[in-house]
Amino acid sequence: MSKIKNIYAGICKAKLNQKKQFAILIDPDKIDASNIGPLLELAQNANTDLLLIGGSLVVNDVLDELILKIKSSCDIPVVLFPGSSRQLSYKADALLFLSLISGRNADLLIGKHVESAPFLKQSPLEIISTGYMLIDGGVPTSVSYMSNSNPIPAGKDDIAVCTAMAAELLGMKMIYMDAGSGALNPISASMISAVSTAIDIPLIVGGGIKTAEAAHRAVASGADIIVVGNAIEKDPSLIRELAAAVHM
Ligand code: 1GP
Repeated sequence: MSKIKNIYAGICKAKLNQKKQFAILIDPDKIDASNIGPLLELAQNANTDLLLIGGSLVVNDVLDELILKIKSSCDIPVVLFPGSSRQLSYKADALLFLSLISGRNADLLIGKHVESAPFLKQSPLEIISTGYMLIDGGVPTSVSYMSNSNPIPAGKDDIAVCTAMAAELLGMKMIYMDAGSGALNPISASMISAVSTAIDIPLIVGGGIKTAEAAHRAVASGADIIVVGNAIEKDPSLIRELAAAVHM
């Protein structure tokens, strides 16, 4: 099956041109697919660059339906951000093939990848190898509990830097630094700056970003893509100012 591989190329091109990107995280458990129209309209009008789909649990079997609805309503690329190997849909454009490099849970470093590789290899999805780093955001998050792994302590910029560098040297295509959904504190400017300076691959930052100021601080510190989920679930009208803060 022929694959159209252009999501990662688009991300790299934006990085090269110093164009920051704004991504909205949609948790299929928290959104009603039949009611997603207004949110997508806001997202499209704000020039949202990517829609990430995923969550730590995802107990509802609505992934295909949700993505088809999104695809029929807007042309923003849809990227799977799976909390488990069950969160797979061929209707998406791409998948972040996440290895939890901040933890030492072998299953999430490589085990699940071995199990899912034959399916992914045959799938039409663009697979983007991503080093996923969980950073302590001040509260225990679902991802930290579900992954049975410790996040990197918030003040340990050096550990974050070495972890990201190792992932880049291993050939991973992107780094996702995440304080976890609903984090009390977003990732510090100093950690974002230290990691972005140490690597050449695109850096995604998310977790606990609730304001335009916080989004802007993260891009000004070196993040290439900002992901916001929780704050938009609570108030979709924030999309416009968050996107503007990232794009300015
Ligand atoms: C979580 O980075 C994402 O994986 C987004 O976090 O829901 O806190 O915005 P929030």
